[in-house]
Amino acid sequence: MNILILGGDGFCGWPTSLRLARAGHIVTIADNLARRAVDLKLSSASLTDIAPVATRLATARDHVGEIDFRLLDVAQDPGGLRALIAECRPDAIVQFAEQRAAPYSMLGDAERRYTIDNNVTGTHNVLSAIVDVDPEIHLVHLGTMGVYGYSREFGAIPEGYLKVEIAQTGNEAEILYPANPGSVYHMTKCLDQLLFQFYVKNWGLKVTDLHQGVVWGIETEETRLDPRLVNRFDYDGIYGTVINRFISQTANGHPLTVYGTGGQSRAFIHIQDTARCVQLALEAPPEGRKVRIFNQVAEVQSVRGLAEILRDTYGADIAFVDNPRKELPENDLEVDNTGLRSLGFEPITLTAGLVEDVRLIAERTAAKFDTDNVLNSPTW
Ligand code: NAD
Ligand code: USQ
Repeated sequence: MNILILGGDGFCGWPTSLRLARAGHIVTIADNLARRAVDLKLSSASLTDIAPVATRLATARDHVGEIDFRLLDVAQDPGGLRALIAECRPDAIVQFAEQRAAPYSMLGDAERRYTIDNNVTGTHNVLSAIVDVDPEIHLVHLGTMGVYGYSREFGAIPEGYLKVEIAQTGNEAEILYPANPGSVYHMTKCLDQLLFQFYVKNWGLKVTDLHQGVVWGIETEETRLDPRLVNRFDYDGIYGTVINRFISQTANGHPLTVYGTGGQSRAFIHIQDTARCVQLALEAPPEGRKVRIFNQVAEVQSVRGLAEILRDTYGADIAFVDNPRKELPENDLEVDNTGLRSLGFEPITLTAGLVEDVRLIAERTAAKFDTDNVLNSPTW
């Protein structure tokens, strides 16, 4: 299969690109390297030393095969995007190229506007180009579990759609699950959903929206092939996600920063499974009558539960700090993930061995762990 990967230099996109190339697919990455630029802006960097793009590609050539790369801004250069799609003629496009941190999207006016402009315009540019270049192209988009909110208001979270009974008529209907975002970033994924509904209704595009949980881990089978293929590892209060933050805090003797009571439950997935699930979705495209939505998650854990695992295993201290976010202080969560499971997904769940792998990397990179970057989330 010929696959164009937008945002393929990022945390999820790079290991996915390697996996797809190794599986024999023709892979082209387009990325504007905005994420690397944000590291400079925030004076924070990946704990691992990620190689420059040229080194990544040359190393990948030796281990998994050729990967083409184009420097392109998906949101600001719709002409360039269209020309690239026309040139590559991909069977599928994977859309990772969005600003993905909730805290970053809540920093201030510039970041709120950037997140909306970049994410919504970028994803719309992709849809619009597909209509004109080749409506048969399958679009796989990385969405988020955060579109649902995290409550049990309607029971277990279904895969995108909610079956309802209309009180006025008694009729039954299936509707898009009511959007309940908790940040400007999460809101962009809700807006993306409406774009998909319209483009599928009007042009019959083939769209898969993967509502992914919080990703953790660093390495995958492919990034481990060579140190120069290493993935990025964020630990700061803006881009670091909770499990990786807790593991890096453990390795650096920093108390675990549980926000509030830690009663927040979230769905999690290991980075290796991100790559695996995207591959499964690509290799079994939908028919185009309805947006196909899969919940890309492995397991549910509470933040407090995660902290207790690290305390019990490594003796880490837990610090309960004021929650900088507006979110439910305590919630139960149950998530349906039968779609990807029906395609063969067997989730990797959190084990001591996997945690230990990440901890060893975090220990080796201790020189780069800057305590000033740990509690630097904006408050909202
Ligand atoms: P990331 O920031 O590491 O990667 C995103 C990549 O897209 C970066 O390389 C960045 O330079 C690029 N990019 C951003 N805007 C672009 C643009 N306009 N044009 C071209 N390239 C652009 O983020 P990630 O963790 O790899 O996330 C990838 C996707 O998966 C995002 O859409 C995110 O919302 C989603 N997701 C991530 C997680 C997670 O925990 N990391 C969980 C659920 C969903
Ligand atoms: N949290 C802590 N302590 C910390 C960091 C986070 O208690 O030091 C808590 C947060 O309050 C939150 C939970 O952990 O309740 C998850 O926070 P996170 O920063 O790990 O993840 P989040 O902001 O939700 O965003 C991440 C990705 C985003 C993706 C989302 C999936 O950055 O791209 O969409 O996970 S989900 O959470 O399922 O919506």
